[in-house]
Amino acid sequence: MNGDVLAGSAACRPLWLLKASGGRRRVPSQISFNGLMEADSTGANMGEKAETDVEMTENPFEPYIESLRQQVEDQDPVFLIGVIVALAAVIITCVFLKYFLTSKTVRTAVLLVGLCDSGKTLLFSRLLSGKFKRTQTSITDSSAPYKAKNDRGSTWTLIDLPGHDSLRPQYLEKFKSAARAIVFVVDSAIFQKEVRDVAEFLYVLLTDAVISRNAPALVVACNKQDITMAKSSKLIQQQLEKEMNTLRVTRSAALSSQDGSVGGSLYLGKKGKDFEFSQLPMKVEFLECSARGCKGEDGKADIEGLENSLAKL
Ligand SMILES: Nc1nc2c(ncn2[C@@H]2O[C@H](COP(=O)(O)OP(=O)(O)OP(=O)(O)O)[C@@H](O)[C@H]2O)c(=O)[nH]1
Ligand SMILES: [Mg+2]
Repeated sequence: MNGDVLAGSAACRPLWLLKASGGRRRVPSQISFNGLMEADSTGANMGEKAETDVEMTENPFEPYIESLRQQVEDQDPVFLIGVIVALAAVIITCVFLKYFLTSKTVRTAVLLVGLCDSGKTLLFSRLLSGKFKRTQTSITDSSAPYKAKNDRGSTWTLIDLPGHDSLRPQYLEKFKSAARAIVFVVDSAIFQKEVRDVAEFLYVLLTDAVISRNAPALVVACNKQDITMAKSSKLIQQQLEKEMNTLRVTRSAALSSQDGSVGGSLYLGKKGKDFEFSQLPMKVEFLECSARGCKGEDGKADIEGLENSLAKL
């Protein structure tokens, strides 16, 4: 009889209460609660403590969580996979849009940088008009549209920056975020004397947060190859790698002695390995050129290698 009553009460319970057996307790009582109150129909053993069911849901949200779980379980798994794939597609599209809107599709500047007298302004003139020009130390920037020698007819903005120590930082700051490529001009004839200064400038350039993030192509133009004493691009690359390896150690040590940590400035190349240009995030190319040309002022410049590089940007 008692068993009938219990069976009957279970039959009329809501589904979620039957499922939520974790919330069920057996307590001594003559009545049971399961949302509806049920009298003990036996009427016997009044003095005895009969064990009956008391359904208690301790968490008030449990019914809702349970019904949500039920709904998810009832769904077709193909439908759920479809929803996940659609969400992933939306996220990936947003990431790609952000990347392409801020990437080099909007960066069209080709910067000519380097120490004083390395030949930037003469290269600027040769690239734009092919003509030789007598130059003076630049005190401001010059820019002009440059049509690359490729089938796409790409047009970049060629910008000649002053090389003087006191002017360099401000002009670099002004144009660095627009750089699609950086042509770093080196005077190969007096490179041995300037190696430390060249490496320091290159180090500052490459550890710059904006340049490192945008990773514009780096072309190291080893200029003045018409002079007999000029060093080859291979030797210049090797010596710069050696010098920058040393600089990396001294700069890191200087930073850590200032504030106790090596933070702030970016670490150049791979930790635990000797510095090589191939470790940088951007494409790096070393090439030889002569803005003057071996036939002097009346002849043509020897800049085909540089023109080819600019055509590939
Ligand atoms: N022999 C030789 N001389 C060159 C070459 N390129 C430039 N020069 C000379 O080097 C000197 C300096 O050239 P610029 O083009 O003015 O140098 P720059 O890098 O613009 O110098 P700043 O404006 O001071 O930063 C000039 O007398 C040029 O004629 C080259 O390929 N060979
Ligand atoms: Mg100049």
